[in-house]
Amino acid sequence: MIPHDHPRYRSLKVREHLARCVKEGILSLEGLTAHGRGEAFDYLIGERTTESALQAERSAAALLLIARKPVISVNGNTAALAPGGIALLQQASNAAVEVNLFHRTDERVRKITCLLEKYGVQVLKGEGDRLLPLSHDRAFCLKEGIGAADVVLVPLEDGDRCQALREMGKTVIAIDLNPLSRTAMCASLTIVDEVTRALPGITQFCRELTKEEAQIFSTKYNNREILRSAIQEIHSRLDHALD
Ligand code: PTJ
Repeated sequence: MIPHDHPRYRSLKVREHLARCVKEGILSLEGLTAHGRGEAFDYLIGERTTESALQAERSAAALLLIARKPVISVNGNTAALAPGGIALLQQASNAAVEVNLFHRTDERVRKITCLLEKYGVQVLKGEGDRLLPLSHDRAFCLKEGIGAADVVLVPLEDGDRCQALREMGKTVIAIDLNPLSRTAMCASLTIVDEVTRALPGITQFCRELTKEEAQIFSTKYNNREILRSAIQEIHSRLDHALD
């Protein structure tokens, strides 16, 4: 039982929820360690959406809105943390949603699909093919989904697939709290923010941007600058930590 007045109440409740998701077969055991790394970086950016992350969220919304075939790729961590956030973003952006897993089993794909559907997400289904040049199971995706997408949103990704998607000519939007990760460096656009804050941020911009604004913000970003700002943010927080 986690007391309500515990200073880290929310974080502890999330951990409790994720542990339950492991037992239910939604989250991989490895997903817990990935979450821990994310928590550490979230601490370093101050557990809030920074100005540069907000700008990245606006550009992400613009890219999704002007895309011919946008797809949101969902893994176990994202499904466990933000099924409702994915549903709202799908409604606001009209993007397709595909389950894509690193630790892939048919059982997990089925369970994650069911969970998302319970929240109102329309999930692409079918037999995946090995469409990406990767030796692990993230290579499996749907021809009419990630295979045909021009813009792919990848929350909590691993660098390999991000690179493979880029090499296939796709625009990749990553959500990753670690601005130094291979994914963050390799994505077309990286949102250095916690996934449960980033998704509502992108959704809000999808609702607000006009067509003209979407055109402008879809080109007006520089990923190196976004990452530089996130690293500077961490720097200055560390510099002033003991003030
Ligand atoms: O569900 P599966 O089988 O597809 O597996 C998913 C994981 C996350 C286990 C797999 O993709 C993986 O191993 O990812 P990595 O390589 O650990 O990368 C995850 C990245 O997401 C790390 O850079 C973390 O800092 C970051 N991260 C973790 N939690 C969050 C996060 N970023 C945003 N929000 C979070 N809550």
